[in-house]
Amino acid sequence: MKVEKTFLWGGATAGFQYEGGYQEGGRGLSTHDFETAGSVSSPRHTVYRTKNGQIGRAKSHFSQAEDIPADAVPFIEEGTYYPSHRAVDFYHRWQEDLRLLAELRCNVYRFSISWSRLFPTGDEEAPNPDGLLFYDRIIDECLRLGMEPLITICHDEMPVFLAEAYDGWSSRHVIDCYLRYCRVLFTRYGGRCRYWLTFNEVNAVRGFAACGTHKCDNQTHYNAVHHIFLASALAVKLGHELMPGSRFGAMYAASAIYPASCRPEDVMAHLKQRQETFFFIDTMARGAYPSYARRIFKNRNVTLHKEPGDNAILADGTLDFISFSYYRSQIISAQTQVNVLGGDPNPCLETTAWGWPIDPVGLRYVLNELYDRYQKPLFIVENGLGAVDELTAQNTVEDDYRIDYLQNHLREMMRAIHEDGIPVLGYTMWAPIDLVSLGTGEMRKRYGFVYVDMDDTGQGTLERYRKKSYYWMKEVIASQGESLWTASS
Ligand code: BGP
Repeated sequence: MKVEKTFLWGGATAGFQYEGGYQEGGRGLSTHDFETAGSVSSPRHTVYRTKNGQIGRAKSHFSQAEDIPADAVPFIEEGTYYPSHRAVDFYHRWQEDLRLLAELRCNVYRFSISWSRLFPTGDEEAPNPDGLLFYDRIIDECLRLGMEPLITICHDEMPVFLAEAYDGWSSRHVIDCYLRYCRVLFTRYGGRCRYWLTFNEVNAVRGFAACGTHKCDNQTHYNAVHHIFLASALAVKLGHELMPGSRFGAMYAASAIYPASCRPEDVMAHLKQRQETFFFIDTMARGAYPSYARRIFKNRNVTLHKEPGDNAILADGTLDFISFSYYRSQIISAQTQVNVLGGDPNPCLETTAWGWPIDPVGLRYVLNELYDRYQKPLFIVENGLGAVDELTAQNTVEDDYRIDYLQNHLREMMRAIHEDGIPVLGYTMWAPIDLVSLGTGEMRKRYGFVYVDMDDTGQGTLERYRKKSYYWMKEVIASQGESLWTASS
């Protein structure tokens, strides 16, 4: 079994986890620049300072996200380590990193643009020329090396000024700022880039870092999400006008969701949980809120602030393809207390060192489910294993566990393509070069084919070293996936 020559193989990264250079080239501050590092047991926080000078910290992720007082401003505290500031320094090492990807034979590279590098406050009329040039170089180098750019326009961050001045996505004004940013991207890079993602993991964003909102309550959250839907739809429409032939997705954090038992109450709870997450991509892919949205809003006391014309905007900007991340599956019973990625333990599956169930068959399940639901081409834009790697004396990592993970997942992808007839445009592994974890801010949670010498406190040479999985993946890509059935770790 192998895939067509047109299949896109590559890797995916995100600005604040990878790029660094946070005060260089005229870049403005971004919401993630105020986020501390954390761990599984100690969550990441956004540091802020109140009007009377008190320093505080608010948990900044997913359903754990906490409010930041309305009069507080995010704050960079001396002596605190903020992983986004240097990240793993792609800003200075992009040539070396892109060469590593090209040598791996990638023909696509997914990366996010740092909005505040192009619009330092987000509110300017004209973009920052140095920021534009930086991405010009990245795009040109990708093309020169035979890699198609796949651009995430907004990967969980925004210029912090938009969060402070307008409370981020809770304001409709931010839609205009986002569209100005998109117009610049499409006019400048459009001729060179076909594939675009309007937002990352729309069903997982919440709170200050990702949405720029000081409050995390349901009313604020769903209003912000409504504005994100509008912004995405308008961007798709604008992109199609300015870049004929361009194709748009928005990224969905997928996990296979299974009922904990055949008890009808568990199956019903599982159905509702699926709807909780499908809500986002249903709206963006179909161009209208799903019928069950009424129940979600009612149960959460949410009254959406819609304006006349909003429904038409959503209907006019539906996605061309469905892109998603897949790391794990989850189990739901009537008793489960869920967050976006959580669920009950599954006794049939092993977990990663970070407790994520490893479920390759779940990937095939999700591919089938998404195609049945939308009948649009699919793109796996994130999948990978976060693990602790040890650099050997020979400057490599014997990461057979990563090879097993990827091999099993890719085999299921192949089965979905060949046996189930699912159109899959491509696969970008998260993240080909080690970078900072989004959820915990750790460096020791490594995903890459390439080891980066840096620790959880930001210390290290930042040298890059190829792991065993690098050579394995190279063969997979070169054989269009055929080696998945012959070579193993
Ligand atoms: C997704 C994000 C990525 C990435 C990945 C792995 O949610 O889109 O930015 O980081 O998950 O998660 P983590 O870094 O928490 O292991």
